[in-house]
Amino acid sequence: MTGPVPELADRAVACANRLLEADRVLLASHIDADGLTSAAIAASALERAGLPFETVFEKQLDEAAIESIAATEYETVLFTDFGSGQLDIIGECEDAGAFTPVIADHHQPAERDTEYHLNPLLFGINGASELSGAGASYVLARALADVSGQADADDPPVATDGGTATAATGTEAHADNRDLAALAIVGAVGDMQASGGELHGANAEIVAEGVDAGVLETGTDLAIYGKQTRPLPKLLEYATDVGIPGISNDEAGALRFLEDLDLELKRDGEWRRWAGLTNEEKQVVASALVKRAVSRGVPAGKIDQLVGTSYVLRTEPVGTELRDASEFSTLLNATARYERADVGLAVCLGDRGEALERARSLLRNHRRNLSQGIDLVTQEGVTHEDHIQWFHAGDRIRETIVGIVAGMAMGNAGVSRSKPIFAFAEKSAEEASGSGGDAEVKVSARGTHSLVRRGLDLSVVMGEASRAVGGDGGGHDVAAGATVPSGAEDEFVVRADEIVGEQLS
Ligand SMILES: [Mn+2]
Repeated sequence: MTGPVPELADRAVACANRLLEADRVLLASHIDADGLTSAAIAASALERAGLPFETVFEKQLDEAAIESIAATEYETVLFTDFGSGQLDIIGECEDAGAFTPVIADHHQPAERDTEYHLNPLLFGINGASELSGAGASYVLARALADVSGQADADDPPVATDGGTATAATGTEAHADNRDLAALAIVGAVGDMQASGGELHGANAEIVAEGVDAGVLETGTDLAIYGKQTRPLPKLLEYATDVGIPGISNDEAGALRFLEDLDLELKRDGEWRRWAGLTNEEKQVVASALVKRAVSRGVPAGKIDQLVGTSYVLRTEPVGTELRDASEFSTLLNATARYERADVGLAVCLGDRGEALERARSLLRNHRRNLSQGIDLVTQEGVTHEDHIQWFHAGDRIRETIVGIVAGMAMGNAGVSRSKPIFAFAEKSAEEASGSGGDAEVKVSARGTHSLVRRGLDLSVVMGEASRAVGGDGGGHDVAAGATVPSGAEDEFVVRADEIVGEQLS
């Protein structure tokens, strides 16, 4: 078999064969939506291949985390959604005979390689937009099914009319792990890999497998978050990526807009949701939205962003977060940010009872924290330097959400959208002690796509400015993070302001 991503097929088979040689495997994954789905895909694949395993999660795969992994009895360690960037340290463990690493990742590799290293970047595939950690894990899972002999379904299924069936049955999709494509897409969407409203490249190949296997459905739809679960007026009010005057951020306006449409807005006393509308009803709302945007002068390029490809998990109930890849990934992020990776993993693995309830309550709590954080920033304001703006939340906003809060506050009164925003927050006590006891501060930075087009690269800013003050950091052009020693904030701000100034000049 060549698998969903032919460029990666040989390496995936080598990794799968190596895993099958093991008596048991330690699975280590990153704590975020992509890492959780990566772990769920790998865990399902290992289980189906009959390999005993245990799962651990790390927020950061630093030296201490790798040492604790090396200290276990496991001789084979499967890293998913991280590992490439830490290959220098992992390689030392390998040399010392602590364990054999198998890596399914999509981040920039460190200056060292290893034999069982599955990463799109090694094969000319973009790891930021074409394949996520979950995608790499999926490629590995497909190879595992193949080489373990679990998939003995080379013969195409025969349809009842005697022709070749196009959609595989559930059992076959399970046998060759194609049913896991749905989780791979949740991971890709959670890692913001969609651009121009849809997934591309290897991700699109995985979508095609998922559709074929009957677990995914795609369609052109409104590109607004919350189509499954948000009451219609809230769906429109909270849709602020494309600001529509008189609707976005306008509770009464959104309601008035809907009431003017002559639609049945409530059913059994409850607001209807987008996912429950008929196609005709969706059409009515969508064209009215576009019309309103045009009449209020929203630029055409922005209006195009109102529509995109939706990724629907066909086997999940309509009207739940799990049905929509984007809502599913948000639910997972809510578990990850509150150190409940176990809950997110259980949901991915099919727990629809206690774990799902817990995840939902974590999400409600997360939303509450976000809105309190945004209120705090808006009330207290930010400090403006020449090229950047910043605030210090101390311990009043969790360091795991301070970056999102900063990004969401941009555009509010006093918070500019024409400068990147930097947010400081104290690391929680337990983490500070884990990193050796010296007090550290987390910095999160957020920009806008238009700033990135003008030259902003926050991953460079965070890396250089943090290292200049004895910290470390990195990330993406539009969003990045760093850790700096407590007390170095002012110096960090000066350096970051300088670098951003150079980038935008
Ligand atoms: Mn990832």
